Amino acid sequence: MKLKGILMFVVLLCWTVSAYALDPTLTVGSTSYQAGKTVSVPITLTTNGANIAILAFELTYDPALLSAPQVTPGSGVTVLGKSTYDNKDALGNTMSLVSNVPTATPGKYRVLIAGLVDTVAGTMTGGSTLLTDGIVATVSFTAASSSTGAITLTNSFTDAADAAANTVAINGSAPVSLPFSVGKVGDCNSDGKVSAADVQYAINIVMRKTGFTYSPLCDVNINSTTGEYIPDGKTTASDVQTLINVIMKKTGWVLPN
Ligand SMILES: [Ca+2]
Ligand SMILES: [Ca+2]
Repeated sequence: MKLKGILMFVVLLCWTVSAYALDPTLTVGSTSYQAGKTVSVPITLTTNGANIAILAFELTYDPALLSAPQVTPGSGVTVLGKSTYDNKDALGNTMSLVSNVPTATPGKYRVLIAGLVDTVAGTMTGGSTLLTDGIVATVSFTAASSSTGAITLTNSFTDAADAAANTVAINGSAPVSLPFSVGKVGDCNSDGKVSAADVQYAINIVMRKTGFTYSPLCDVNINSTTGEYIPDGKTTASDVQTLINVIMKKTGWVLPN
């Protein structure tokens, strides 16, 4: 009876775990941008243990506010031998997503992350490698010079499969609103330059001193190896140390323009 009870418990536990297993999730990162400048939006994958060899997503945006989408594969994707593909033609126009009709459809940018196909060399790499957690792509746009307020990006489509071509369910993130900021990233005190005063400003935010609150300009997280700008929506010790490294001109520590 005792063994039977234990077996029942194990079966119930397994059922519970499988019933509540999380689907992988693709998140559109929130960041800040300046009117007329480039805005880079990180796309982050959380696999939750799923085997994902190929992945597609589509960003919906207001073409009056954002233009010229351009994807760059995340450093982890490149290491895996994969590449990114998008729905732009040779002229840089985004193409219709219906029946391959070559009609421009501004406002929808679709990206596929898959094995790298080199038609010139006749080679393929990364066909079976599995994506790992982290930034899988960065999509940059040009923000209109008249942009004010926040821009909303929607991850309206996600599609994934494993190396055996089985479809993998994946969740896209909710609409993300990108805050508008005027100034240079790292210029916490808005005096037009990044200096030791900005380090002190960031320290004051972390120390919750009166009059010093979070600003996207003081959210400066970067990956010094890949150069990726990965703001996390808060100003913490990590931002203070980043500013210190930038001001000390340590190799690799460069803030976006
Ligand atoms: Ca400053
Ligand atoms: Ca931060």
